[in-house]
Amino acid sequence: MRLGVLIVAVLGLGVLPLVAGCGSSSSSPGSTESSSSGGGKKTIAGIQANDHGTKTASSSGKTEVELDDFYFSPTVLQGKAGEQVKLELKNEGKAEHTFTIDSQGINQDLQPGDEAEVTVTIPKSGAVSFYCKFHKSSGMAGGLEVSGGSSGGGGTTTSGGKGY
Ligand SMILES: [Cu+2]
Repeated sequence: MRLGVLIVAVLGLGVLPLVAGCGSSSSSPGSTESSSSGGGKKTIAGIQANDHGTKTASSSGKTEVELDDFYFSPTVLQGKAGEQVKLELKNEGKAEHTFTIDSQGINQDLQPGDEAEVTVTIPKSGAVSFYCKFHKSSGMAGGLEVSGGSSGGGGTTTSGGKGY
């Protein structure tokens, strides 16, 4: 009996470093099937984002959005269609980050420890993505979407003057 426990323990230790080793959130899309909580990914309006939750943006007052290395938390902000909401951005990471929405002309730069306020517009339908221009390829992105909008899916049509 005891021997069995010991073997399991040793095996467990052997596996641990492997698990810890793939904790870095860098590239390699797809293949890693991390079913652990919090490390999920999400595709918002065509951009892949490290998922750190969804929150409803308050229509009065400000909604806090944390910028960190390398994600936005919350990652998805929901609100009423066409509504303007104020976001209080905080860079709590060690790297410089930006909050960028091409279609709304927003490109807010934040040094580590910086705070800034921006006003964003919830789309009329579907989702609009925001991202950090330095770490977009690492999944530092998120989105604004219409709350309770079960009509989703078709939101990624060309709504602005995007030059694709
Ligand atoms: Cu960044």
